[in-house]
Amino acid sequence: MENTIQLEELFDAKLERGEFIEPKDWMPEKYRKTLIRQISQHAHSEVIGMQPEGNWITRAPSLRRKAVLLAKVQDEGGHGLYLYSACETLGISRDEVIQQLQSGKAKYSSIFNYPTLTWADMGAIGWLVDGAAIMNQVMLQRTSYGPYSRAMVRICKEESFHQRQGYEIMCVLAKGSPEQKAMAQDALNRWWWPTLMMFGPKDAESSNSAESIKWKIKRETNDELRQKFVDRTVPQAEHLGLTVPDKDLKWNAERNSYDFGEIDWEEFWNVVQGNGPCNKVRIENHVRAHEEGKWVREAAAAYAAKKAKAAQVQVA
Ligand code: BYC
Repeated sequence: MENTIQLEELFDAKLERGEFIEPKDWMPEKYRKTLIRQISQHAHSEVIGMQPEGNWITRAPSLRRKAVLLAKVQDEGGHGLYLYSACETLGISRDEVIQQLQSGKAKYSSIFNYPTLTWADMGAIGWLVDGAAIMNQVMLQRTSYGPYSRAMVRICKEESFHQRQGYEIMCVLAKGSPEQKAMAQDALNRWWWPTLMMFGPKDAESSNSAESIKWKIKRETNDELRQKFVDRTVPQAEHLGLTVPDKDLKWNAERNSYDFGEIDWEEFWNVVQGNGPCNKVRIENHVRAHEEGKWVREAAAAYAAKKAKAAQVQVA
């Protein structure tokens, strides 16, 4: 019988060789807890993220736009399901993670606590929010936990399409009438800073990063990913003829990167702690939808139980 030290050495050696940790492998308790925290937060973000965009399905400007938005919002629900399934492999039930979300114990991405005021916000979310999500998720495809990594591979393919559909909306608005261009600029003004906040606190203040990087759960730090996002996105804004709302934004030839202004960290923590413009309504909507879906869950469970019983009778 192996003791904990031997098991830990085997675990570390696996990480060192770049192999995946799988659900039945031994893992340190803190590794398991960190993954449950991050994967459930990620799943909640996908599902809560359906609300700001769902808000515009009935008001999309054309049938084509409506069909595309509807499909995108459904994709986000699907991403939530992959991620909840990955999370369950770590020994926590779906009910428990949902309970943690609804009670405020579990977080979800701060970005989804901002309102979607105009149609241009659908463009800005696809372009910026999905763009930031991809930046983070490309790295997560190589995360050390097998089920999380495999979920991310599927999700990234769809997120790339989401980002492009958002950018295409922005292109049409930016090249449209002066009113449409102003609407696109206004959306960029409102979504830019909250998008930069998606990457989390500065490295120096990120309580989980060092351990997550040691365990290869995260492969890059919050600041590294944020910088990559800025470097990739600023030229896209220029191509649109829009202005990034940051007076300190400047190309730094020495670093071969953009310097950019300071994030309002007080606003970030305020939103994370539940006091953003839409935190309350997002959770209220989730609680209501969950309650209304109770009969579906009960019917599915009853059907599964009936099938299992029939299979038992056949075996007997
Ligand atoms: N919002 O030590 P840190 C999408 C928390 S949705 C809220 O750096 P970590 C989409 C953090 O949890 C995709 N909380 O943490 C859907 C921690 O608190 P706890 C969203 C945040 O985990 C619909 C504390 O602050 N993507 O694509 O090392 C439509 C200290 O932070 C935030 C994901 O969820 C935040 N922004 O790194 C469109 C990616 N940032 O838990 C699009 C998965 C930090 O210790 N998650 N906190 O109490 C991650 O990659 C990491 O968890 C983070 C944070 C980079 C977010």
